[in-house]
Amino acid sequence: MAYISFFRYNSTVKNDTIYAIIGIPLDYGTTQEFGYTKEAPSIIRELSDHISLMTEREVYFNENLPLVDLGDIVINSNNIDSNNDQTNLNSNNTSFGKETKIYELKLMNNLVEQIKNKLKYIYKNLESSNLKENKRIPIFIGGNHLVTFPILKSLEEFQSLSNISVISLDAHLDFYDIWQGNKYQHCTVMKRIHELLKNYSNNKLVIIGTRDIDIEEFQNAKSSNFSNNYLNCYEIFKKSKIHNKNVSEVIFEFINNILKSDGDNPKTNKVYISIDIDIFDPSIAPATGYPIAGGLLYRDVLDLLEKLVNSYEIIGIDLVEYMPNLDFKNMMTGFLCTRLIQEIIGFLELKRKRAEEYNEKGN
Ligand SMILES: [Mn+2]
Repeated sequence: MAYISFFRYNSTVKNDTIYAIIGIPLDYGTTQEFGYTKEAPSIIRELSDHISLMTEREVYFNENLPLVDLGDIVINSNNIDSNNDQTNLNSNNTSFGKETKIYELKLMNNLVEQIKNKLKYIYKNLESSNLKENKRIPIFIGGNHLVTFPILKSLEEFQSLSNISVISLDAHLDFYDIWQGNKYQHCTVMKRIHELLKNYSNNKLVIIGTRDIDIEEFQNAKSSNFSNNYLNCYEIFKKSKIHNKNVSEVIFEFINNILKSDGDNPKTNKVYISIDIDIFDPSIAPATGYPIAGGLLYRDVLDLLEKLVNSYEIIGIDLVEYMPNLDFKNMMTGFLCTRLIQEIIGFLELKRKRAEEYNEKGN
């Protein structure tokens, strides 16, 4: 089958480019055996050929939309499989820590290098302004949730992670410290990101929609002072009922409170959003490795994302853990993923247009 890019957009970053799609078909670190994500970026691109070219809010996906598709990061399986050396690497020369196995280090370093190159291309011509005026937004399609760590490590090369908070929408806490001797797994990724963000000031990690937390993760969260930074679905639906508020409102208020209140620090306004497809109830998004009942519905997530886009400066987004080989024949979960990315770009575009109009009037 011929390669189809996302909504058939090309891969040339121009002066007016804003949104850039990048696929990261990574399956290393997935703990589940019968599903895989490696086809997710290409399937989502293919499905984009079968949905309408306008969002619900009437943003056109035509030649005026400043979107590019930069293709996929290459997952080099040689980096993973060929090295069976399980001994610890004395790795003072890397930023990934001493206990990490050689193949994990190679893989992580390789991913960071490749993502950095893509970002370098996206951010070209912006170096002089120190990315201050950067409005370009990379949108990553995973891959499993592990991809979020090398993405943030790559972003770190271009801008300090100070003032940048990470919001993860996920049924899981992904807060194991080590999984079967491995440090970089999709179930340890948020622990790693929490550690990474601690190297910088005035940022937060917030996790929304959890409902499958293991005892060890729960205790890790406690000992990392992370207990108040995640919101369980149980709490979300309880608060929604008691206070007669929309699910998205409950979540939005929770996020605002955390990003605002940090002693003397001002509110962080830069946000990276990571969306694990299992945030959705499996009744509407079954094609994922660990479908956990009791999740959010499409409108809830969409409303929340619109609120976040309109209230914060979004510096990057990823969508992870979609497993096309577990999808129905009609690609129900795949269409949800495709439409979701389309609608998020729509929200970002509406905000950008409003700002443009405002500036024009101001002049
Ligand atoms: Mn998950």
